[in-house]
Amino acid sequence: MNCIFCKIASGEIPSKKLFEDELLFAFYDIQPQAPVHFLIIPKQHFSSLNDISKEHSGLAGHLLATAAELAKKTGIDQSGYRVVLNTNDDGGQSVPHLHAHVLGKRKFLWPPG
Ligand code: DGP
Repeated sequence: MNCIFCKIASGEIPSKKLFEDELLFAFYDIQPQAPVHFLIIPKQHFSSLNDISKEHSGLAGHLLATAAELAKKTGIDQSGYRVVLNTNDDGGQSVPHLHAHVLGKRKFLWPPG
């Protein structure tokens, strides 16, 4: 499959890797929107959150637990951070491989723009 994030997860396209296990790959965003900005992706290809159903609850929970672990590792757990899953056009998704943004080390607005 010609998917840029599948290629990043496999190492075919280089990235600044933060974490990897059998299910997930985490790397720093190439266009950071905050002083700390990394992405967590499942190694398995899902186009978006719309592809996730309750049969994937284990993976989804593992992704959230990994976000918390990596927030601690990158030193943003206490100051605070935001986890974002942009989905399809209105959600602002530009890469069609499910990814969670983790952003920190600045104050974020609510409601989002
Ligand atoms: P989204 O707009 O939610 O689909 O986020 C996609 C993010 O992926 C965007 O913030 C930029 C980032 N990105 C796109 N291509 C690459 C790449 O080749 N390497 C890295 N590290 N990040 C990328």
